[in-house]
Amino acid sequence: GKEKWPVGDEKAWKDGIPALTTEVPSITNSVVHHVHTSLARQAYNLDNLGAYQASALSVRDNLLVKWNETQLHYSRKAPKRAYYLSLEFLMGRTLDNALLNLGLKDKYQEGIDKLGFNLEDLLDQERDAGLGNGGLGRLAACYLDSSSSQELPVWGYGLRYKYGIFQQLIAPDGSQLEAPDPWLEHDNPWELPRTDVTYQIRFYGHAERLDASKAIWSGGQEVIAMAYDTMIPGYDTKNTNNLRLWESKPQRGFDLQSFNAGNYERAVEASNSAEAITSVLYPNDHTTFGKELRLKQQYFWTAASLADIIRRFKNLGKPLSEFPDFVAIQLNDTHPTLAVPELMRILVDEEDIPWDQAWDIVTNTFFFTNHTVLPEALEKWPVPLMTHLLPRHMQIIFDINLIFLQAVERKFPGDRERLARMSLIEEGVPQQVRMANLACIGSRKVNGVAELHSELVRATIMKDFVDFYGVSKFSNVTNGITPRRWLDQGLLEHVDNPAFQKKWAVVKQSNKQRLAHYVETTLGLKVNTNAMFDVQIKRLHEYKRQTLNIMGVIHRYLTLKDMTPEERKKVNPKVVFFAGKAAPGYYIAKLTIRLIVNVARIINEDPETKDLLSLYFLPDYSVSLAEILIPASDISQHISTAGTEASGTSNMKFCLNGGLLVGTVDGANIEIAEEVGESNVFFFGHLTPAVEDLRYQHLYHPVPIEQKCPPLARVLNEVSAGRFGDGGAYEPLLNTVRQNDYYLLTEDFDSYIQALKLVDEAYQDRTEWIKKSIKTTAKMGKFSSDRAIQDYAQEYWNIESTKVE
Ligand code: HBZ
Repeated sequence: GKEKWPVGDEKAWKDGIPALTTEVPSITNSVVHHVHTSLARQAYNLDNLGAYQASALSVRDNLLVKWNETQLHYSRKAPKRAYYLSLEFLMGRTLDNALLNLGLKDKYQEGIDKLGFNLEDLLDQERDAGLGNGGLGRLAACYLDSSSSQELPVWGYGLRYKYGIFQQLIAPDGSQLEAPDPWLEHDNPWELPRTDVTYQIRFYGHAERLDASKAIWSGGQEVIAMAYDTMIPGYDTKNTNNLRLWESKPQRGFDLQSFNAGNYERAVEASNSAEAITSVLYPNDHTTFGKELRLKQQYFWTAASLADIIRRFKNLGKPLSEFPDFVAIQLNDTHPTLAVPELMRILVDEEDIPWDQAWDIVTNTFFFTNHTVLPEALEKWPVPLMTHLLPRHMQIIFDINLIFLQAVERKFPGDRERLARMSLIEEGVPQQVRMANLACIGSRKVNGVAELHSELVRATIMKDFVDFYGVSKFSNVTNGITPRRWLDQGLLEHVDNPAFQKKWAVVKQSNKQRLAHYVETTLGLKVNTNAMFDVQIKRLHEYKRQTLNIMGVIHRYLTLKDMTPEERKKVNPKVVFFAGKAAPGYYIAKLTIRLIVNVARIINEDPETKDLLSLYFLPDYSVSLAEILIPASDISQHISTAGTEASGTSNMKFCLNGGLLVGTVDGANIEIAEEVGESNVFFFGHLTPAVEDLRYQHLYHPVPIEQKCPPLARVLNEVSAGRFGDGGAYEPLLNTVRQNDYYLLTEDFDSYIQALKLVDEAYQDRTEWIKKSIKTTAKMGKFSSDRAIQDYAQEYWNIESTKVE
């Protein structure tokens, strides 16, 4: 039936909705309009930054019209919705991607040109939204793009950090320095502050039990969560989803009583501690530090998001028993696990729902994605800290645990060790809450992010839970990436067409020149664009083995030095690029950066070899830098110790851009090889099942490195001897290899060097190489995040596409 118009004259309202600016005249009008009325500037005093801002505001107007329509449409249709809870959304820049998705890039180019500016220069003015550490955060961003593109009713929920991932600088001695990332310094045109969407979030206080399951939580400190909305355009669709990020604010500006009494410091103390919650992204990936502020972030965000989701659900006028029919919530790693006890608290304490019924609602609402099996990365929180900060949640966790362990006991009577392993509480001083166990038992399904990883989840960290629940609760969704941001050239099936091959090579060459131009303007260094480009870009971590790569580079350098000039003439030139940040407290990772930088300084200056081998460490890796590096690669390295990299997603981006992989049999490398053909991937190294035995041997039957792997021993000795500067400085790093070599460099070095030799040989036949490259790109369809998000929508969330007409 026809709805009644809510207020005033319908026609006046409808006529007032801004038309989309899809033609050049309306585009220039809208940009000029924003220059005058939003920026209060004119053609006389407009720089690139101002022109960027006006252009962004103009594009934003288009997005907002669609965003509004989408939200109204979803409210009317009331489909089941999914929510993606992630502490990280590594969005990068927005303008270029928005223009691409809106199909307006050419038109804006023309319009901006008419106004006397260059679109590419304006795009470069935008700061990256770096609200994430690495793969996990970028995955969340790709999934939002795909949700809109697939017209699925999905919202993201996260935190609006004032400072994103730190900016990386390189000190004169080659080591990493960190500086804050003030990404909000200039106005952010892509966010809408929602001063009217706020929730009060409690911390500390006390919980008073009323009966066996219910309690009242009161006292403590209350902080306000305020929403900021970001529009997520889809490709070639009206559907424009929302990313809602929370900012923390003090309850009242400051404590007026203390202020009036002249105690100004005290007056702003509480307000400062409230604001601190969303001040900065924690820069640690794969380790937890048990810091109170981090736990505060996690609760603040999950509580605000749940309150918002429940309020929206209640607008439907349905009973809470139907909550799971209208809401699915995906937990991106264990970071949002407090949503499990928080939803229990709301249902039991505030909505008066019996415990068992509440648990039923909870366990049909949540889904949990695991991103790592590394034991040191599994989140645990000290019980005393949680009791202090969230007393009611700690009670609820103990209650959940008691009931759960009773069920385990019934299924496996008398198995004390099993109970100890499966408990939500790890015994010790202090006791700790195991967040992965809580996320698992609070969720409908648990998934890993690539076939091998999901198998390892079932076989290792979740083994007892598989025994208890059955295997069907534990499955796989192989990660994906959005082809919109990560594909820079069209794919085709003209593999054998020489004209097409030539074009392909031309595109790759111009991408190399773009990268070379970037290196020249940022570092002042000239790059040989006739060389093979070999790239490793990712967070610095021992398990990712950047150390293996730099040892391989040194080995190549030493080999070149050993050659006669005649022999060198036969060598194909190669340029090696590294980029990536190390967690500020990760000493060994930082030392690896320092080694790479100092090796680069020596070999790039060596007249005998510099035309054949050069090395660059590009500082301050980001989404935007990845967009320059990835399309320029011939080869990229994904060389984690087998079984340690859950999936990897940059491997997919490189292949999509026609770069070939050098990799271990790990993560999504395996599935990529299945798609593109094993002859198009350069695999090396031991397989996952061998790793445990090798580590055991290292511990109990160590063999000196000189015996086990002489070429690697020689490399280590050259570093020790100071060939690349202060040798002593690198001893702690070298010792990780010489001593127990946990990540098995000594075991994989020979086959690694062999694989790189095969790469060199394959690159000699350029036509064959180009064919491999084309074929690789063409076969990457599986790794689209559109497929991945449809997997989640169908197999997990049970939601359907809801097209905005
Ligand atoms: O998630 C990565 C995995 O290492 C990678 O293999 C996978 O492809 C990707 C997407 O599934 N994990 C991360 O990026 N993890 C983090 O960044 C992280 C951040 C904060 C933490 C823990 C991990 O507390």
